[in-house]
Amino acid sequence: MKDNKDTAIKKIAKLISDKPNSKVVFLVGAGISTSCGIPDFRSPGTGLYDNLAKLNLPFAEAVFDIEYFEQNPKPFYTLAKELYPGNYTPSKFHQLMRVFQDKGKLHRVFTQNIDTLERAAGIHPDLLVEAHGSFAHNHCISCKKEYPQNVFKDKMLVGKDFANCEECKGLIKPQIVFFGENLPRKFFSTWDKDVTELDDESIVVVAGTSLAVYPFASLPEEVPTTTTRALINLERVGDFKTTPRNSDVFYKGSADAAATELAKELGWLGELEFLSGLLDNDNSSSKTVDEGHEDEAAKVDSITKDLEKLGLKENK
Ligand code: CNA
Repeated sequence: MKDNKDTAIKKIAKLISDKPNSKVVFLVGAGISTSCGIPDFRSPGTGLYDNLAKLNLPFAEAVFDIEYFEQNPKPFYTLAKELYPGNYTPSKFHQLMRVFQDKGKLHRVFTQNIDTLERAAGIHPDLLVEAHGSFAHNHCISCKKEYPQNVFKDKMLVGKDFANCEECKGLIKPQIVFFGENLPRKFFSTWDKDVTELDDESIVVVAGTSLAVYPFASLPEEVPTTTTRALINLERVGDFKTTPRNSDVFYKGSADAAATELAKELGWLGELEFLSGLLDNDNSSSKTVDEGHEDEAAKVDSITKDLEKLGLKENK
């Protein structure tokens, strides 16, 4: 698996253009949303974990730990306010997935992200699996009473710090999968079905993920060898690193740059630009990766400052 960007894009485009029935399954993570200003978890320096580690949380992942949330929900609510749907617009990569849908070339998007930007880009609910949940459904973690999205939003954004249940005063939590919680049933049933439908006309594109969180991280291993796997990421990860296949394609670079190049190669640049205009995207495609990282650094700074205000002082 070579790291030649031009070759990678040409190979993906050729597979799509040469085979009339070709369809793409996307497996995506936080790296497709970093250009929107949402920091990922693990990028050194700008990732949330590096920055949360400076605060006196018992461990950085505590923000998404169900037991920790029960004791201290403030860090999660602070992050949730920041990540709440509507605060960001989809990236070029999200838009490209939408163009695939419009062209009838999208088999499915499996996302680990909770920012709901796939929905914002117009990916049809039937073609979308939000593997780690979303803000769309909310419930009290004590009595399980369900709350519509707007009720949780009002309580969280307008309320003081907590969103409390009207029945039992328990904590209301969006159906985002925390460590120690099960993934939605739809994730397993849809993948089990999709994997049997993959053939030599299909492509699985993995993008913007460290492939560190299971069970999602094991999906690329399960792709049949007749199907081409492509990785679009700043680094080699997961099965592409440990058990690479001769047929694997690797684009080492930003997801947005890959999206623009792929659209160009497929002759879909007009459609991509049109969508960008519709979605009023201000995540300039001409930004370099470094400029993108500066935006992320500023965003991480603002989130960590909010967390510090909650009394989570730096250890330094
Ligand atoms: P991660 O572990 O932070 O990995 C991100 C990966 O993306 C890394 O390998 C980076 O090298 C790569 N990357 C970063 N920027 C880019 C870019 N511009 N172009 C291409 N690649 C890039 O995140 P994962 O998604 O793998 O981890 C899964 C966690 C992260 C899930 O549980 C998510 O809920 C959680 N998360 C989601 C969001 C979001 O919804 N936007 C943000 C932060 C974390």
